[in-house]
Amino acid sequence: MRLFLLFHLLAILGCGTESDLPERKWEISLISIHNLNIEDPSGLTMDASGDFLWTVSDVEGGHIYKISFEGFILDRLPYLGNDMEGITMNPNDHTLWIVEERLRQAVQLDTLGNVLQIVDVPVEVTFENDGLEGIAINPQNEHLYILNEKNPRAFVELDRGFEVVRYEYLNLDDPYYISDLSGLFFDHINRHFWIVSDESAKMIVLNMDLVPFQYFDLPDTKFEGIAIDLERELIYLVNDEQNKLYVYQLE
Ligand SMILES: [Ca+2]
Ligand SMILES: [Ca+2]
Ligand SMILES: [Ca+2]
Repeated sequence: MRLFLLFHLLAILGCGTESDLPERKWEISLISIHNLNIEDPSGLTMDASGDFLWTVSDVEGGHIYKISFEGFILDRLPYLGNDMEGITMNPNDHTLWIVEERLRQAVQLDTLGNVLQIVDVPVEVTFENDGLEGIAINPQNEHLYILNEKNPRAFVELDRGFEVVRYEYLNLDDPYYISDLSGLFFDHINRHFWIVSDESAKMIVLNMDLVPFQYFDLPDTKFEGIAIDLERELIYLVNDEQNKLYVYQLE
């Protein structure tokens, strides 16, 4: 009987809370953590095949790495980065796009590491190290989405001709507030953006209009790259400080 009453009470309280707080669409659970033999991994993307991941090291002279889902290095491209902080793959032509934080450039490469083109990204510059941190591509229109870390926290959308078609500040209110932007994934099926924040140890999900609707607390700061396997509902994150790959199940 007491249990029954408690149940009722919880149900009533539950209802009250639900109307106050935004509905949570998913939960995440940590399933594994893998060591990466890579210094300061700072961006992450799924290969178009769905069979492995790509990451970048942000150190000067750092490389682009092809890694397995367990964090083993499968290949290393010869390209020498300046301060690479984000990576994505265009599934239409299987080319890679990385962002160079300090140079404020997006660089397109083939999977052998040859540079195909360099695009200057016109963001406001306050401090050199508060630059480009995330990149993703929309396979439907091939627009590039780019994040500027902070000062300002900006979301930039470039069309196929690399013209800026959207430039928005991401100054969000609680519970979605994040003090910096450090990694970006675009879910082209559900049309959601996933942003990871190093400093706030948080992950947020936004719709196409950049309206946030869910957040997740992460166990540490320094998560700087995110990739999601939409079919298997797995979230992969790289941590720049720990040099580790985290795998979460999305439920
Ligand atoms: Ca970094
Ligand atoms: Ca990053
Ligand atoms: Ca930075």
